[in-house]
Amino acid sequence: MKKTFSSNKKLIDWISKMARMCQPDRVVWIDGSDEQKLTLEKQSLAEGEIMRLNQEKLPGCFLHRTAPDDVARTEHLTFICTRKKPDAGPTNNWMSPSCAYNKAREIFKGAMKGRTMYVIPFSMGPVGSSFSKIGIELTDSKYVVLNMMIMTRVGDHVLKALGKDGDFTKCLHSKAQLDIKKRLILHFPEDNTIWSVGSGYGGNVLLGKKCLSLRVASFIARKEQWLAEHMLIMGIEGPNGHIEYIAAAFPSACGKTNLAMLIPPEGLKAKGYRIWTVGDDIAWMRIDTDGRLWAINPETGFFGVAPGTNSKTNPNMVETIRKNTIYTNVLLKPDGTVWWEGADGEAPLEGIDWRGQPWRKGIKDSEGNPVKGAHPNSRFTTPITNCPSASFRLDQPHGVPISAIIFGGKRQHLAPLVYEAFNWQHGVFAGASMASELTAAQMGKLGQVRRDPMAMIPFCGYNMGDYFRHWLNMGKKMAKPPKIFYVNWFRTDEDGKFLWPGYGENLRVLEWILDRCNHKVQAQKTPIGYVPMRSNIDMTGLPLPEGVLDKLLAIDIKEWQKELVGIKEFFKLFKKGLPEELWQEYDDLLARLKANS
Ligand code: TSX
Ligand code: MN
Repeated sequence: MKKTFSSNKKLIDWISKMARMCQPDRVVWIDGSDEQKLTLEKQSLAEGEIMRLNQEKLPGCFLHRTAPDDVARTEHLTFICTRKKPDAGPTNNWMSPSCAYNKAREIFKGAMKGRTMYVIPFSMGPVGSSFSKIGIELTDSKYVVLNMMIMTRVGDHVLKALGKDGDFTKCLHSKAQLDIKKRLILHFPEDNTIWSVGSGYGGNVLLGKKCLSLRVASFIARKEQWLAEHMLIMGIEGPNGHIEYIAAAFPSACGKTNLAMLIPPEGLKAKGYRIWTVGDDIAWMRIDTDGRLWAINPETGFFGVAPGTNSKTNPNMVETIRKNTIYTNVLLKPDGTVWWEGADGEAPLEGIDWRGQPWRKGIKDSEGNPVKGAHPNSRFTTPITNCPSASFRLDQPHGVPISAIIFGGKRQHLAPLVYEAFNWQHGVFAGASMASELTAAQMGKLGQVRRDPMAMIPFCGYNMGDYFRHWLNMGKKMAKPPKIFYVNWFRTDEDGKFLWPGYGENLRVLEWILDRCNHKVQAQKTPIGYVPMRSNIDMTGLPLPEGVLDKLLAIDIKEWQKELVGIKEFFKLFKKGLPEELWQEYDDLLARLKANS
């Protein structure tokens, strides 16, 4: 393979130092060319790291299997390594930088013997944009290289943009022995450094994604006065042909990816509505001179959960993953295509499961439980440009202007279908007190409520008390801040049945949200915020039974009073570190609820 040179001395010195520690047989620079990608694919195929899928039905697609004990992010092995412990805050695992470097160094030492170290220059965000950040990932995994080439902008043009003294995030990864006892995901935000060792699972090893774009970027964003958030970005083209953009944060298993590329229901499509997907996971947002918040998606691909993806839940994604996609831990069918629980059509009669074992429809394990063909956290890595609803502004260096920020969670009873915060500070309170109920598919107790402020609990690279303060400050700096809303697609009736049909129908709620942003409709003031007047949600083509919309929008004062107990308990974790403004919002809500009880 051809050599690439950089004149960046910091880069060259760092690579030499890391190579001396990891002792790879050779170092190969990733130039981003199709030619090099083909070579890597060929080598990975020969080594059995990936398998080629049916090229007629799934052109350019591959299958990869991870080790059975390496199938998800490992939060208990993930650390924020700041010099001072309080800087990591009460919601992060902390390790001192010296202890972390020492521990990891022992695992990295000689870990790449007999292997190649790849140097991946990548840009999160359009190359050269003032929003963007450059990272260099060193890895001994070809799977990582191939995935990074889908998820980020990779190659020589990034090195060129880095120049001779540009700064970059130093990302080091080695599979090492793939030993869970020697697995560490370490973030050194003060050194702009990430070390990940002992894993081959996407969220742990595609260091541009959660590690850089959320944990390290959130730390940098506070210093540089912008926001790095766990949010989708979507454009909503309305009847007048104008496109307005929203950013939305949800905890896992709330359908964030589905929302990012929803298909308008007939009633709204007829009015001219159309969705443009900018991103499904991460938003980097800056205040522009117009006083508005502008957002980019720093990624170029989706790393989506496969199970449950089908042409009812997400037709655009089904179309997206038909080509140039890497599948991880799904079931392999005899015809060389793939399947997962909740895929289109019938379950296949047989196949090879995610562990690489023969699988037959209906088989049970020794305890009588059905054996899954695909791992529940099986994934696809696929380019955004495959997506039929992909925005034409993906490469815009300035991003898109954000009209509304949406928070949400899965709540069977408490939260109404939608409410609008009274103002920015109240909206930050709504985001900070976000929570979701665990469902059967997740570990933990059914119906248990888990706090996940701004969906950032696993991803904030510093003390979340400081993070909330940063959010409050950002609001003060904007002449035209986005309005903040809270949605809940998951309210149920007395029998536990969902009251709202969800999916494409959610656009009816988004339409109301934009109408509020544009001062087109009045709303009803309640103790928790503004809720829609029934007549302002366009229900054309969606005949809900009498009274259902009322149930969806009702506020149960007693439930909210109970909720405040949980919020208080959570806020107390931060001790003196929680901004006084959030306690003020807490007290104000308490008083409004009391006045209405
Ligand atoms: O993604 C979901 N969204 C957002 C879509 C744009 N899901 C799946 C959640 C797990 C990833 C949803 N599930 C949504 C939703 O809005 N709503 C629900 C709950 C629901 C499930 C099934 C039905 C209705 C609601 N079925 C029928 O009404 C027939
Ligand atoms: Mn995510």
